[in-house]
Amino acid sequence: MSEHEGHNVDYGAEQIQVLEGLEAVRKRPGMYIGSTSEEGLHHLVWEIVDNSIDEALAGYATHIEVIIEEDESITVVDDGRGIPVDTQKNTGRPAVETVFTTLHAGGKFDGDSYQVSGGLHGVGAAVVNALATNLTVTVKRHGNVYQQKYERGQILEDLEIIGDSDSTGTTVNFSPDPAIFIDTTTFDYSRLKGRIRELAFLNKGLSISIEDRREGQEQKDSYHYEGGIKSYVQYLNEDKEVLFDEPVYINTINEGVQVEIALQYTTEYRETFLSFANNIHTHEGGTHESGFRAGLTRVINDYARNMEFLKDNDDNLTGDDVREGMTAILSIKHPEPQFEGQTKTKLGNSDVRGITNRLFSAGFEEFLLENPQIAKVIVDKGILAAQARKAARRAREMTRQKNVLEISNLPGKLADCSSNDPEKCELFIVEGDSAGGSAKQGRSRMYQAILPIRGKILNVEKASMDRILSNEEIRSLFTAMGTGFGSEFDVTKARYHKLIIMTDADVDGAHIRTLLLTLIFRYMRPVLEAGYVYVANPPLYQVKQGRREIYMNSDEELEAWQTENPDARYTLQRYKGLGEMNDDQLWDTTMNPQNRRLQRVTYDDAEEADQVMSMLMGDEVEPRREFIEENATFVENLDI
Ligand code: 0RA
Repeated sequence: MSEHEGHNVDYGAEQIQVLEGLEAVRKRPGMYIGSTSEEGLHHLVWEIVDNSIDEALAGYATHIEVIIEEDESITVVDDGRGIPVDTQKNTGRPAVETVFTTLHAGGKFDGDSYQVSGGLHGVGAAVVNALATNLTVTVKRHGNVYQQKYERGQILEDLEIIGDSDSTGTTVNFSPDPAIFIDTTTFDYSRLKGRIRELAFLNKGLSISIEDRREGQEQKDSYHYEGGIKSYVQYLNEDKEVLFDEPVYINTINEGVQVEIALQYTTEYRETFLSFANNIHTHEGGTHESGFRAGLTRVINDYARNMEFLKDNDDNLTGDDVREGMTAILSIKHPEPQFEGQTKTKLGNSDVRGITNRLFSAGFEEFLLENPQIAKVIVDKGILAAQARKAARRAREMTRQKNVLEISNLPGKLADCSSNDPEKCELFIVEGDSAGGSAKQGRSRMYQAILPIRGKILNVEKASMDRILSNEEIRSLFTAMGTGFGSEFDVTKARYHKLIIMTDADVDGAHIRTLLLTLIFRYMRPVLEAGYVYVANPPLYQVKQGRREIYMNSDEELEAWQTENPDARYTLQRYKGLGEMNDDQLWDTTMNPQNRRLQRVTYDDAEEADQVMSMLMGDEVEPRREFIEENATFVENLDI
């Protein structure tokens, strides 16, 4: 558009563009927020919160509040500078209006009027606005309180001054549009809370809170960590036995990239490692992770050689050795992060590998030299791990010779299906021999295979690799799946594309399910990431009305039915376990693809199970049981 055209013309054309932009968002919301499921709904909150976080990172906002209002709308409040309200040369409109009504607002602000901070490069605010029935932005700035309201992204009135104030900040309130979020517009407090706590860990010094104002659910949690990710490591290690008190903490900047690392060792065998780039959890790793790993391995080996913990003839410690028992958080902040990979959670910037390696190595080397006692503990742990690794390799070689994990060696307990088409085949892992028997009788032989698992499977938390491999139940699971184990693991060899955990709806069932999910999370992760893992949902009650049988999966369902049928005459059976159902009932209620209710296990569900498992490894049994009972649902609803 020409610079010389009059403002009115300009404005008209701008407005048309705006409307077209918002229409595009409403037509294809998934393109902008990933999905319109519960996940997409919560994404709206993060789009708004991210902008306030950017204002905190810029050094201005110190407090952020997220509120679920009584009417299910969301309010995000920050005490930053307030979004600029001045009229922009190129649009003739207040900057804040453009932020909320124009896609790619970033590009519009390249002029000298103001420089865009991180969050506003994105299209976040306008996208949320387009997908909200109502949105109100309130800005405190220049002694005034400014406000503008929108409906489905469209401006209701010009920005107006509604009062005065001697502070600054931005408040955004919005209601998600039920016409877009068809599944649900109900926000999940604990889901928001988890990420908000994480944001507090990742942005040290920031005060951030989440509050529920819905009737009967009123609650509030506030977070503030002076220690940042160092506090995060301490939190993750809360129920573990640590090898030294204070986590190592390194925080430096180079070439505009901030690198922050906290790490601590525990008596465990496995590594707990989370990495972030610009507050985004980089599930798939990337250059920051590989720089850190390379640095860790090299610095520990150099130190061990120099101090003669490793002699001339000794092999170097491997990366796995030096990470055994380590809990570490790596968080980098980059001015232009590049996210790659299937889920866009892999950091791609190639400069970051060297920067992270150098900054971490320098800091960590200094730490080891200054803390020789801790350094020795870390090196000893690595040497022990190397010894265990060598023993495990011997055990693995033995198992390979005997071909125990080959398909030709299918476990005797497995009742396999007759089809060879993995996409159609399902493997039910069933708790107990009696339920296993009913499942074998009731199943569809063509596509459903049954693997009964007896008692508690080995708890992978405490067990090292060689013990895991020698466990009968675990071996039969890997053998049946056909994927191999460890470095030979290959998800494309999976013989079933549904791995269905079918346990009793009681405490022990929940425990076995948690154990299985932990095992899968740690040793079969690609199967999880492929979306192959499910939990069966056996009924809790049978209501018998004459010859009619109705099954209910929860107390809530039963209560709802009883309320709807106050005069019904019926008999009620509460199933204590799968074993109490005969094969027909098990098929009808839990296995038949036509009416069963499977729940797909997500990566986050399994990760949570894994963390719960770590937490539950304390010594007392009773609180552990109670916890499992209360938190036995690590699954998102998905009817299949
Ligand atoms: C750019 C410039 C200025 C403020 C902001 C962005 C800003 C954006 C958001 C989004 C949510 N909360 C926010 N707070 C501030 C101000 C520039 C100046 O005052 O000179």
